[in-house]
Amino acid sequence: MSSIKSIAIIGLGYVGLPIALLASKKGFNVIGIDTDIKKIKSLASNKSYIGDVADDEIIHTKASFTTDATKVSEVDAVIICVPTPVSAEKIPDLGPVRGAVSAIAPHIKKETLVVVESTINPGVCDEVVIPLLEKLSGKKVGIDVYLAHCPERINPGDPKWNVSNINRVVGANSKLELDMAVELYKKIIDAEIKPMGTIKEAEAVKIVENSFRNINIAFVNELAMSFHKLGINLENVIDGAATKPFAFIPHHPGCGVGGHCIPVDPYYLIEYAHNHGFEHEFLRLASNINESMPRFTVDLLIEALNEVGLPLKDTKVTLLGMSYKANVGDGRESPAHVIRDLLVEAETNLTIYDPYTPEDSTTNSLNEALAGATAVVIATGHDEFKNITPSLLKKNGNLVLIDGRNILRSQKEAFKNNSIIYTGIGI
Ligand code: SAJ
Repeated sequence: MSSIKSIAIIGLGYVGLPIALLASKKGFNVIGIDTDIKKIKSLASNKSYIGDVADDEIIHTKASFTTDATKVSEVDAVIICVPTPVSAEKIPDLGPVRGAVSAIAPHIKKETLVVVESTINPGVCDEVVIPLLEKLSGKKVGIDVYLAHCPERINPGDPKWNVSNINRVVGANSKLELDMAVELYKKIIDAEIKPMGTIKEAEAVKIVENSFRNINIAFVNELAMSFHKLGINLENVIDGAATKPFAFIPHHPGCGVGGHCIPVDPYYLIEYAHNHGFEHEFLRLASNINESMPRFTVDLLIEALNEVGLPLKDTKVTLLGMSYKANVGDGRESPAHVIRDLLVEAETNLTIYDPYTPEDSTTNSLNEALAGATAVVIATGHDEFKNITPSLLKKNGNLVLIDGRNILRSQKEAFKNNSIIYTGIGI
């Protein structure tokens, strides 16, 4: 089993690139493969395009990078790290997974171990990956080639948890395949590698852990809408509940849930269970609540502008933050995009500033963004926005601040004392 000396990583995004560099650092011969020539060119010029990966790691890696998927014929293991998005109608899109399997299947040699890291629902390995792999490779999975699932657990922007120290689970359909995959990951990752009973259990782990987060965020978001009417400060209540040393995990209300994982993954289970006769009403309701938060945030803005007798239309509004998460530059599924679209639809005179996504911004500094705005909406909790003070807003003539991430909640009274209408989410 310790015959694995070389690995191909398919998909060099925020999941694939870190594991390619780490496996190379651990002594494997690594070939990173991506269909996006821009990525390959960037790596060839020692430039990282992933926030958590420094250029230095690219400069010093022994891994090679190519768009040529036929190179998998040279390796002992292939790790698939391609996206698993959903459509606008929230239907799972296994296109990238099918594409990756189709690209490698004709070229993998006998006894290659294929590992899928992409987040997939139970059933995808057995019902999609294996049939396609066998059809296009002419090899029998479990006999001629091997398959396992080891769901990725990357947390972008996290200074503590990274690809090398986050525990993983692994599932496969046979002991041989399971042992191969566990042994491989134990050589790459310095954390617990937990073998699961079946491949479906491994597929279910990732969906369950991210659905857990999604429903807990939905719980506090629903509380935020309720407590807004009841005049109770939810963040203070959460801080109070968090003094309980067990059985309570604090989550925080906000203008919505974005990213490639949390708002997306539950739909993979919802759809699969629906196709098998079960309706995940609770999971669907939680997603609906989270997806209603951008509208709720704009309604708070309308409420605040009414207090100063202004409509949304033609009012100068500054939207701060387009990324889905603080201190990262990633707009995927970002609720800030929904807020922007709602404000554009309302014909607001809109300024946008996100230091991490200049491509989304209409100005390139916080001061410029604030200048002359009647209202300011914070949609992402970037550290730079934590420097906003009542005097800064007053100096810029800003009358309203909607804090979509409650990052300035400690200054709520100070804003009020400076005649600035401050509204957070549930506070
Ligand atoms: N959010 C809230 N309230 C919260 C926590 C998050 O509104 O209490 C929002 C964020 O603003 C963001 C979205 O939810 O828009 C997702 O936030 P996230 O912190 O979960 O960040 P992600 O999407 O990068 O989630 C990743 C996930 N990792 C993987 O899927 C492998 C997730 O499982 C982790 O729990 C999460 O990192 C983490 O712990 O930060």
